[in-house]
Amino acid sequence: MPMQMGFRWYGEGNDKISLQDIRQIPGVSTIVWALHNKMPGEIWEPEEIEEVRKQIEAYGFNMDVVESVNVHDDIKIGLPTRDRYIDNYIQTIRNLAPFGVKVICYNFMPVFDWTRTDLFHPVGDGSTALFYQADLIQDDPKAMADYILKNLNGLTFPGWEPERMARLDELFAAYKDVTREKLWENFRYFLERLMPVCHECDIKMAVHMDDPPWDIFGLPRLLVDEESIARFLSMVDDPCNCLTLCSGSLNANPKNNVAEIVRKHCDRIAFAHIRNVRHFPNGDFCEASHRDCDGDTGILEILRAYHDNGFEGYIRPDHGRQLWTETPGNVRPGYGLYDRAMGIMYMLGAWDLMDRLDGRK
Ligand code: CS2
Ligand code: MN
Repeated sequence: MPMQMGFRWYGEGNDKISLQDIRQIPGVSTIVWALHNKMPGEIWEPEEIEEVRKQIEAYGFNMDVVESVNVHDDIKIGLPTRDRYIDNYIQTIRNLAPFGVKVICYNFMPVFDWTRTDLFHPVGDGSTALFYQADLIQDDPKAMADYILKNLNGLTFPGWEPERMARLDELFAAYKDVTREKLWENFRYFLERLMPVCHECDIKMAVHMDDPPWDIFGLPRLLVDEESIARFLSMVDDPCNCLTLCSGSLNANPKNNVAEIVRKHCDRIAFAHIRNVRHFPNGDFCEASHRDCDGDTGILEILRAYHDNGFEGYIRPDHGRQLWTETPGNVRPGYGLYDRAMGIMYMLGAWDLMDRLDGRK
């Protein structure tokens, strides 16, 4: 099977970008979707999945990749209630399988998903992008959460559920004794319960990298570099235990050579996120267009590593900049239409040329 290009879509009534718009981007076969009204820990019911199937398939796409089925905090904390939430997760896997879902992207970050300090940072050409100012992320998680929620202007974002953000004190207290090693242990427990079901259902669990790849607000983060990725893969050494290798998340730390990681672990990468970032000497970073020379992530080398390894998984452009008419309030930061569409054309251009040079096409 050739590599399949995906596009993340937040669902009807929840995304200004329509499936009709997406259909006009060349080369997209897969809609990367989710039930965005679900809280972590809730079961996704077949009737709800069926609704989305009808929409996606009406435009000729497949729904092979879900991003994300979020993991309940009790599982990460390792509370006695975790088994109930793992049972629910397993039920969701079972409910997704008959719809042809092949990959579930998720993350195992305590409390927060990706973290940025400016969602509309001027890039200099009139466009804006997500920006991380290192010295602003110090000891006030509430201020950061307030800023992000305010700037989402009512748009939902997985991992940034207002209900959860309202309970930050409680959540931080619950994670107080969760050391890095304990978090690894809870992670293993979760995956070991899931693996037999994944085999039965032919579904791969593909963990997203931690973003940014370092501890924040005293919370440990696990998937941050090659070493931790290798630890993760051998901890549960199962072909259904896979990665969502997010180039931009990893390369927020300039020491991470993503192309090398791809070459090493390609057989366990079920889903590739391609995002470019530009680093600043003080540790700040800004997201950039997918064009290799616009950032420091090494997009072409990464694509070449996937191509050399005969990558047959799913790939999607990750965050793009906000362009043209995409202003606060009318676009989900990082998830506008235009820059991601251009990112796809850039990736497919490189890919088609590599195929041609290799005589594969
Ligand atoms: C995504 C992640 O927007 C992004 O950065 O790549 O938020 C991703 O969807 C989650 O971490 C997966 O659970
Ligand atoms: Mn990503």
